[in-house]
Amino acid sequence: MKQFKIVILLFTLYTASVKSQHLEDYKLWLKYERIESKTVLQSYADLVSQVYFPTDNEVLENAKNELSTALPNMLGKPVEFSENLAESTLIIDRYDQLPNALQKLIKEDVDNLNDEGYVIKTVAYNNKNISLVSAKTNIGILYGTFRLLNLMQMNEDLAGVSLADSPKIDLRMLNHWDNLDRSVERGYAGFSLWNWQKLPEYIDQRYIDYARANASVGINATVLTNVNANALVLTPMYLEKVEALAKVFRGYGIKVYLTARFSAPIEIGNLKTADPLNEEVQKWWSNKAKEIYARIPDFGGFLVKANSEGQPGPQNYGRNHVDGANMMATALKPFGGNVIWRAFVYSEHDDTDRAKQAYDEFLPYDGKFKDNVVVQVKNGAIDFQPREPFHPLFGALKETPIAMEFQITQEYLGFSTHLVFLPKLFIEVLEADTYQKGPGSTVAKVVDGSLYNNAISAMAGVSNIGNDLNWTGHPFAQANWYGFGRLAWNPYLSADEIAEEWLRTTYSNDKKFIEPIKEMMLTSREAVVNYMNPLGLHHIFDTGHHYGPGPWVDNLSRPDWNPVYYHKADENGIGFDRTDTGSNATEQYAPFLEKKFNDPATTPEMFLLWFHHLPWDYKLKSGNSLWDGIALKYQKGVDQVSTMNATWENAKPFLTAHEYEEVKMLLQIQLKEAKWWRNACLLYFQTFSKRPLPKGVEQPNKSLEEYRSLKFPFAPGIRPQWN
Ligand code: GCV
Repeated sequence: MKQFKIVILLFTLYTASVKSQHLEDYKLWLKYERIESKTVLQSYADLVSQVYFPTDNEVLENAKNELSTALPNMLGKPVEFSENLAESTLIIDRYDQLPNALQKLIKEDVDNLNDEGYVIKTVAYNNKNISLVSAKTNIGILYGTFRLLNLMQMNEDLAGVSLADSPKIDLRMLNHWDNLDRSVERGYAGFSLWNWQKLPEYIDQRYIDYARANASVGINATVLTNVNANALVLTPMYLEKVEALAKVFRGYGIKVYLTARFSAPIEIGNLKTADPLNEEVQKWWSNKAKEIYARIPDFGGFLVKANSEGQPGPQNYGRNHVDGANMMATALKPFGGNVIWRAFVYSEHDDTDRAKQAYDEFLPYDGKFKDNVVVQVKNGAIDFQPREPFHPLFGALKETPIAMEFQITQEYLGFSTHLVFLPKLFIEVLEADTYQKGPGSTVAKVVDGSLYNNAISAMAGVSNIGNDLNWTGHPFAQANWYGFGRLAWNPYLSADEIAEEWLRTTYSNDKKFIEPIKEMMLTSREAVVNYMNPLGLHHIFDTGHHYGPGPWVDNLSRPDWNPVYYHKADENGIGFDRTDTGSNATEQYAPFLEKKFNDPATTPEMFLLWFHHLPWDYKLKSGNSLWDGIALKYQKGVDQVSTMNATWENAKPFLTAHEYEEVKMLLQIQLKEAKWWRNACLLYFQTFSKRPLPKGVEQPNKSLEEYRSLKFPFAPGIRPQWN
């Protein structure tokens, strides 16, 4: 009996610990774990021995709450808040509230901040060194507080700290492709966070934790609903729920946006048309804006997908994108709202290379949009592929604010099963030189508005968040949410620093853990390119769900939905000729790049088959033939994932059993799927190349027919079916 009791006790302890370990994933990079180093602990205990942190509004209260939760966890004792500024060791307060003597000490730093920036500085005051967190605004204080806690989590030396930081981009926004039925288009982390049925009364703790996580990296806007929009979200029943979410997010400096279905005046307004030049329609949108702002005074505005992939838009009425966007902009303008108008357009009635269509359509509109319109452009001209050259609209639109749209959710990157550190992809695009205003005209400078002095700058990330306990499906996908936020704040950060920050706040400060795992993260993006789309291949994914390879697909209703359209493999060779002998997409780039991309010899090999159709025996820089080069890249991708598995294995001593196991299982699936990609693509392309696999490339263990027969009717990320 006694033995039985012990077993029960052990089992209970075991399940409790497993549970709490799982809950650790929920905390993201805000774990605030007990600091181990005694020296660091002592220096932080001194730093916060008396904290002066007056609050007179919700944003400051949220900042103070964060501190009150974090410090006891990290330091093992409660925080001593004090009302006596002169006696305090840490002072957190808005600049305008500080005594003159303190203001003087940080005046220069504060003068250089923008409205959301902050200063964290050690200053000599009242004959002692104290730490000061200050800002011009409440939100600056919240960001500064999060930064201080982030530095503490990384055990940074804070004696003598002097840091002033401001975001370089105005709108740092998540785009949720969340439907009102809680399914998430291209979502791989469960269902939507927004529990529409229980809102507005029921405020899930998740909404608050979501806002905390976003604010901690500076994300200041969220579009709650899918760009494939449902007009119902603009009806009073839903607006009341949106209002409740906006109330929570306001306290963390996050503005709410909604997607606006262009045909809403017909669907929910009983009008006969949605023609943007029709007065009734214009009035309807103005009234709708008024109604929304009466509930949500700081409402951000509308995000619109129009005349794209079946969504209604101004072209349904013979009007154009400018007519549509400006009509909505006029409605929002009196309230300070923005229209974010997407440039993701390509038409089934246009047989021009799909990669060219958005540029052709939007360039003539440059300078014609109202000043509260931002045109949102995907990072590449096709669709969030593992690798694409930057979209030629970046740098070409000179008088129109242009928002970068990145996809954080891994639609074409192995869903939430594959470990892919996306800041590498984002930074590759941001660092690309458009040459549109001479050398050095990088995409980052276009996006932060500095190249053309745009009035609004914006970066959007299609969210990878769902109601999975760990938010993002794969624990390492949390790093992509984190990394997106950091880059939206500062598009010039390096992937190395982002990975390091995330690892240290999420897992451990131990260098022996960080160095190899950081290396694993930094190579993971190239690995996925290698085993899915090497040398500029793109869009060879299986139909609809985009899970796994489907290079053979050739039977879809639109030519530009078929993988064969993109790789154009035949007996002579492979690749899409986008040079002046082909679709001439190269002419959409600045002359320097156009010339470079027109010649295979000067085209970076990572984009070779994006721009050129080349013979199978074309000689690569390595001396290998194109066929051998493709095969070796596929193999390399697989080998890289094998190495990732081994690296993780070695990290075991630094991890809890749960942390270790979950990523290990996922990496094993990734390895299996990398092999699947390699085998399926090589077997298929081999039917054209008619060449053997080069030495070093593993022979596939299944036939092409077997790979072709695989079907995934219930793959996540597309509308669920009942049967
Ligand atoms: C929201 C791709 C995706 C679609 C997505 C679309 C878009 O085509 O597959 O799911 O729709 O991009 O960005 O609008």
